[in-house]
Amino acid sequence: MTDLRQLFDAVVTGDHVTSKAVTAEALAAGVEPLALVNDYMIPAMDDVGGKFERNEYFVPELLLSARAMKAAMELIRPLLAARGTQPIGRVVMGTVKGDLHDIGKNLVCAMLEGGGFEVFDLGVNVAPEKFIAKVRETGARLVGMSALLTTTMPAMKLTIDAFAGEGLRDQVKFMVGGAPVTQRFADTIGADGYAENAPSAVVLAKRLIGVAA
Ligand code: B1M
Repeated sequence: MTDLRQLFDAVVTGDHVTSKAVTAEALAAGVEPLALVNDYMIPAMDDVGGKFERNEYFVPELLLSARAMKAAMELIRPLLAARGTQPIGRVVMGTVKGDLHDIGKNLVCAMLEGGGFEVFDLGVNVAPEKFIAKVRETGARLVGMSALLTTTMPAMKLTIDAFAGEGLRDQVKFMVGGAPVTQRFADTIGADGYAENAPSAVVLAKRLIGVAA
């Protein structure tokens, strides 16, 4: 039986070989993929964040932990995505301009795919005009923005304003998320919805495009 605490430890210590190996073993043993994410990997990243705040970790350690998380996610993401069937809607996703954090955004993308959405992931540091161009290209009715820094949260409002400036605000719904983002902030910037985590992002996305969850 896999000792799943090894997964937590591997992410905290930035050991991507072990994080991948333990994940593979656990999945083969039938452990629910989301349980690995919610019960071990996200708490591990929170622990890493705490160490960073206390000056026990610095950026190199954050990068190693992120790599360990990504290595495990490479195995988990296809399993989450495979749960979907016919696309129920299109969503353009990205981490806003100035922000390079993508682990949570990638998780939301995987869950949206699993929830039946066709996801156009623009990656990180996405300028408003890139969101606009992708919406024009794909006809997506939903835009998802992620921000992990208090300094990049204002880019969410700038993006919504840019859509308004192009006369596109009424054609799309905006959902926002990321650790520092709140419902109150979402209301303040005129977003259509806020989700605290990846599973609730899927429920929100369905609600915003008028599909029963
Ligand atoms: Co950075 N970082 N980081 N970092 N980093 C944080 C965010 C921080 C809180 C750490 C800390 O101080 N405790 C802090 C921000 C403080 C603040 O703004 N108040 C911080 C800082 C300061 C920085 C730098 C400025 C450090 C520096 O250079 N001095 C720098 C900024 C770079 C930049 O973006 N321009 C920086 C850099 C980095 C790395 C590149 C080294 C790395 C990111 C690697 C990567 O993503 N590829 C990194 C990491 C790993 C973190 C922490 C430790 C972990 C983030 C993470 O992946 N969490 C983080 C501390 C923390 O959050 N505990 C920290 C796991 C992930 C699954 O959760 O992203 O919250 P999260 O996503 C969740 C929900 O928020 C939600 O669903 C997800 C799954 O449940 N969600 C959505 C997210 N997006 C959503 C969108 C939705 C809906 C839900 O709808 C569209």
